[in-house]
Formats: sequence, C-alpha cells, structure tokens
Amino acid sequence: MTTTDNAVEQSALDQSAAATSPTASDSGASASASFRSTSQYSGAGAVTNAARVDALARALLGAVHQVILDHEVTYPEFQTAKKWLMDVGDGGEWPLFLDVFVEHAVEEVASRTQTGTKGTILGPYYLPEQVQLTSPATLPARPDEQGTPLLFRGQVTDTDGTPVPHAVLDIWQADEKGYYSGFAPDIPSGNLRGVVTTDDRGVFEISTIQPAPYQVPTDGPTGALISAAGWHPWRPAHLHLLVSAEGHRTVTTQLYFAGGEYLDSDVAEATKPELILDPTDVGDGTRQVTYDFVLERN
Ligand code: MBD
Ligand code: FE
Repeated sequence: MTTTDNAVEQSALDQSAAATSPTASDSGASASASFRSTSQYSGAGAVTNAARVDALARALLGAVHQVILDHEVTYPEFQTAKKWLMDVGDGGEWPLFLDVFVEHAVEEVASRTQTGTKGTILGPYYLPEQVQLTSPATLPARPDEQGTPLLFRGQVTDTDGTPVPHAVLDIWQADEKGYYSGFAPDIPSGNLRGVVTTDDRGVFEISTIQPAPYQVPTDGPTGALISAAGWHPWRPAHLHLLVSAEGHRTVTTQLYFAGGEYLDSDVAEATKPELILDPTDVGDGTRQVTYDFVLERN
C-alpha cells in the first residue's frame, strides 16, 4: 500500500469515528458552500467603487503593517501566519472565522441607523427556503429530539406599536448538543429550522426546544488559533431570527437565555442586554417566554 492509500484509509477511519461528532471540515466546508450558493453578495461583488476599495484596502493593509512594526513580528511568525491563512481557506473556514471574529463590528455599524428590535450578527449557519409554517407552529424536530421544550411567543409591531399582520419569523437554532442541521452529520435537513408566519395581529407562538451553547469546531484552523491563544471557543445558547414583513426593514437578530453559560464571554461578541430571554418553567418541564419584535417601516 502506498503512502497515499494509507492517508486515504486514515481519513476514512477518521470520518467513521467522527460519525456523530461534527468535524471542523464538515461545518466549515458546508458553511463555505452555503455562502457561495446563497449569499446575495457573493459572485460579482457589491464593491465596485475604486476610491472606496483604495481607502479600505489601504487602511486594512496599513493596520496589518502597524501590527507587524509595533509587535516586531518575525519571519517565523509571518510564515506561520501565512500557512494558517492558507489552512483557513483550504478548510473552508473563512465564513466561520469572519462571522465569529469580524461580523460583530460590521453589525455595529449597521445598527447605528436602526431603531426597533436590536439586531446582531447573522453567523454562518443560516439556510434559506426552510419549511413554511403558520403560527401556532412547531419547528421540525426528530421524534426523539432531546432538550427542554420551549414555548416562544410574542407579537410583531412597528415602532408606533401598531401590530404588523402576517409578519414572518425565519428561525434557526442548534440542537441540545449545540449542532446545526445542514452543518453537522446525522441531523435531518431542516431540523430546528422554520419560516413562521404570524397571525393577522402579528402574534406568534412557536414550540421548539432550548438550544445548547455552540462550540467553534476545535479540530480546524479557527479552533487551532483559539486554542493557541488560550481563548475559549464558545457562544452562549441562542435562537437565530430574521424578522420581516412587507414594507418593513428586516431585523437580523439572536435571542439568548438569562443565566446561560458564556453570556458574558461570547467568542463572537454578539450578545446585547436587550436580547436576553428569561423563560419560566410552566410546571410540566416546558419553559415559556414572551418576546415582542419591533420593526421599522420602510
Ligand atoms: C454560530 O452558531 C453563530 O451563531 C455564529 C455567529 C458563529 C458561529 C456559529
Ligand atoms: Fe448560531
């Protein structure tokens, strides 16, 4: 057997051993493929103004040069960084890395002109065109889906408090192990994802389960950086939402859980105090919470 055969064999072994535990290459590469096929910004590119490209590229490179000079970066460090950057691309982890470490700053800029419900980052695990449901709705789940049942209800209004009829909540979340369907093996596609239309008063009621915190895959280059720097790889448990309605500005947000781990140390720096749910136990093991969304009119 050649060395190449051994390598192929070993990789097959790695994959079967990891059958129920997602690997960085699973989630990273899936996030890359998803971004290429669904992002409205991929392809031709939205930035065509040479003056703007010049300003941004110049500032970014200038910042990099300044770090090198300030920290007296050595050749071994430069070559290590070069290899790491290549690994991030080869592993398909650029969407993961950029959404974890950079998107929050872009969102901060976007939120400067936003009133109504606070937004936060989209992240790498949104998938469009999920099952369409009408409130009261239950998100698709496996027959044996683990996790505390969660009843999530509320109303969508505009900034004047006027109900927004037939508003749409596109919701996606991790399961009780912190894994997302579409990005981890052995989870049916569409699991814990759904597009829920509210009633004619903007009222919604969604049955799901409480998600677990999310861990950035530790076996890829993003995880390698986190570990080499001595950081932790966790995001607090969260629900993702795109809340939209005809004639209104879409809110991209996430909701977190009071008392949950990593609320104050989100690796993606995407929590906001206004986005924390505090569900109450309703007795039968189900937890229930109300959260109202406010949309700006266009
Ligand atoms: C996530 O689940 C997430 O929400 C973000 C922002 C980054 C990585 C994984
Ligand atoms: Fe997430």
